[in-house]
Amino acid sequence: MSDIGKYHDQVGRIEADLQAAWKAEGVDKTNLESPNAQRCYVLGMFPYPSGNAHLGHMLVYSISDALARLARFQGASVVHPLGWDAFGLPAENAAIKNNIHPALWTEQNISRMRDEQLRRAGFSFDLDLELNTSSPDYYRWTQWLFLKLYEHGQVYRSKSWVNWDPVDETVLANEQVIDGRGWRSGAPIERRLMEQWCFRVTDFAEDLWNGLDNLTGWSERAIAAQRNWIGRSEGADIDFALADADQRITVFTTRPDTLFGVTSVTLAPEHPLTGSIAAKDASVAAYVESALKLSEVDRQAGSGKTGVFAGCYAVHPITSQQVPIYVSAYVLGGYGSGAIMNVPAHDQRDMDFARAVNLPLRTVVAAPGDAQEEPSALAFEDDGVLVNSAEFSGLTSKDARKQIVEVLETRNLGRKVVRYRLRDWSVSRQRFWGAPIPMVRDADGDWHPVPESDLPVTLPAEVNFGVAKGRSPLAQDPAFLRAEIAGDPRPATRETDTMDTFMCSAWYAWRFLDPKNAQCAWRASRAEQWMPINYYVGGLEHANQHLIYFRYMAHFLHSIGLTPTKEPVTQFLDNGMIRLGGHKMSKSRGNAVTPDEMIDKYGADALRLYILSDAPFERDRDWDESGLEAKQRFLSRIFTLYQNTETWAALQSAPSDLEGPSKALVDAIHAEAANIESSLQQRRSFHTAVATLHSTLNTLIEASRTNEVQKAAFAYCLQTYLKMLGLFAPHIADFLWRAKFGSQSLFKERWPFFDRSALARAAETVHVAVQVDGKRRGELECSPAASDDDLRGILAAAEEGIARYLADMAIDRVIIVRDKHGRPKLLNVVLKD
Ligand code: ANZ
Repeated sequence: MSDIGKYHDQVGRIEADLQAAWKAEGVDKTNLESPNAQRCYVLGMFPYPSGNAHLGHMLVYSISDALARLARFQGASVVHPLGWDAFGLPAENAAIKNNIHPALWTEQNISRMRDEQLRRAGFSFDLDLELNTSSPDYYRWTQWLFLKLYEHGQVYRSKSWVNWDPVDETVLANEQVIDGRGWRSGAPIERRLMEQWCFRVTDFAEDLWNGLDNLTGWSERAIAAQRNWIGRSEGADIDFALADADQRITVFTTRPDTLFGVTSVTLAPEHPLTGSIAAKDASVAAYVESALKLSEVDRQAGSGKTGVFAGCYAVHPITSQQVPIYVSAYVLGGYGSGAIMNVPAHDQRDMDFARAVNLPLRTVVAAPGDAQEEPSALAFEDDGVLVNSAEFSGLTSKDARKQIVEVLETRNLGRKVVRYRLRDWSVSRQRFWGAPIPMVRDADGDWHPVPESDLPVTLPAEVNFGVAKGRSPLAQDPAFLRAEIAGDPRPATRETDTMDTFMCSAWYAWRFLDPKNAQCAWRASRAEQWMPINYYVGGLEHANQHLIYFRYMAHFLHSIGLTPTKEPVTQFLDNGMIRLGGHKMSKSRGNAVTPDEMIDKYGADALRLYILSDAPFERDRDWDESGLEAKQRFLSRIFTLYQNTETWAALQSAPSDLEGPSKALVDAIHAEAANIESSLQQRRSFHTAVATLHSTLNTLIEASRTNEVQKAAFAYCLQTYLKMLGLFAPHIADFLWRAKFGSQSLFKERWPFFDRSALARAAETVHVAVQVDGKRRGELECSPAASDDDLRGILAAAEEGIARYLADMAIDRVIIVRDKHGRPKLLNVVLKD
């Protein structure tokens, strides 16, 4: 490998050789036992084994790899694993189409993605930790976790309205319905009444909400997406009695101050009372039937603001007036109490509805100072001052909310509540390729958990997909169905639904810490030592699904003592998308650029540098192949520079007692190394780190030309530069290291040591040359932000040196020259003749 020729001709061979060397030398191996205090868990979201790695994967792992390599250089114990999110529908659909078992299809795809794609990119994954969620070694513990959740009251069976994806023929959780469509199929979602297993995510709603306050390592947009999904609302539950029955309707409102403006009470089609009314009233029954077919999005859109009169009345809790009861699609069964009080003058949705069904408007809040009490064309939704509200008139909305709820509380007709939009997680899927739910039903129809010692409940090796649609093929497999319950001689049947695959990824981070353990899911000591994850990298498109489930699982595991902190992720790096001509790349659109193709053409190092350069990683950006060419040219400049330098022993630190250009170069390289550190670890600014590599190369080339730097100092700077480069372009960096400096891999070395406080001080002062009438007479120190006046002041106060040239002289003017960053560089004092 010492034969350095032209970079282009060799890059393919260099990269393959290095990958083989790293594998043989075990360079990327992790020691999970007893990590040191700086331990660092770096995780890129694991891929679905579709068979094709894409540029998004390259971006995610280029980020995670740079962080992992930097932490290793700094001496941290690092875990940086790769696994496969291997259950799910594409495998099942491909299996049906090609008549191959999904396990086999998955296995083939994993081999291709691991060996032909990701390995060629040179990411420092420890593949000994590799896991595959569809293997019984893994899903046995997914089932174990289900049982833990069950044991702790987190699992229940519920017959409820669910989201039905008519194309994928399965139930979806709320998180998996995006704008009314299935997250995978894109099909408009239907509603069905079905029995499902659910997890009580809502038990943790408050915790998940409050936890966000502490996630300072998450981007604002990631936090906002979580807040939006959890959806905390403060308000009140208010009871309206039925006029002709001893029953109450409870409504949830965030605006109890508008209580005097209520002109109807409206029930969701799913509300239990709606059911009993519909049983007696055909027009209500017909309305409910049609409403339930609509998706939630359609129900809340304009078309949902229809309704029917339920034929009965409710009693206003303060005025005792009767208000009509309606049923409308836009009231959702799954939110609040499934019933609302309509205030058409102050809620636009209610106004649209009131207009549609001809209900009156009643203004009860007016803008302060505005006496208008007549309803206008648009609802006045702001807070204001109460009008038409009996003894509460004249109060501000804020005071009225408090006082009205207090009055209702004394009469036991209302109470303050906090509601969350977050729903429980329905986890049953009517599909084959998932972890079987470990429950069995006895002859009476009662459910029992499978004993832990009987796990795993395995998927059969033979599967017949040609069965009734909308049911898992497991339901047609007598051998799978047959079960026994200890102490019950009667035949029992197994649950045939499988778990939502998001369950597999909700706990994979813990399994990576103990992936081969056959005795338990993970040892508590491992979680204690390694959780929470330091850096988690992945797309924000998972914000409302995976990240909610992942955080829920961490909060749950923490509550039963299996993980040290409630929050699983300290820093979340949410990357943007790589597009082509403004469009998402996709195979079906025929506009996908594949990583293998790019690696063939330019090498993995150039690809990885390019993918991180030019723009912040969190931004969506367009693919431009010419940028890759530029990176390849950059790498060949590095190649040439090193080709022309001497070999040197690996230096642990900079030579001491340097001065002049040698000191300046060493100081500069330290400053740039510090810059890269803070770009990655504090500022999350990978593109500026890549820019630093470019500018530092120029500095080094310049120094090699002037030839004023001591040899050892220059060798030290070249070595340090390879460490910086190695974070992003590990092949060429290690190749040059081995060829010129080291007997072992670059990645066994340490990050340069430098005095950070000296660097910080240096960054706080600049040296400004002072000329008097064009002749250099000395130097001043000042802050880089010094103003012109500051500089004149410092000049006037200068003692000795410069002062000597200015004593008794009349100054005509001072010319101040600044560099392109605005930092003062030169003061030229022009004296009067
Ligand atoms: C009366 C009212 C008057 C309301 C007013 C708003 C303004 P957030 O903030 O999203 O929590 N609401 C309650 N439950 C509902 C359901 N199941 N389906 C549809 N809408 C529902 O929204 C709370 C508000 O949304 C509640 O406050 C209620 O309308 C409506 F001037 O009550 B409000």
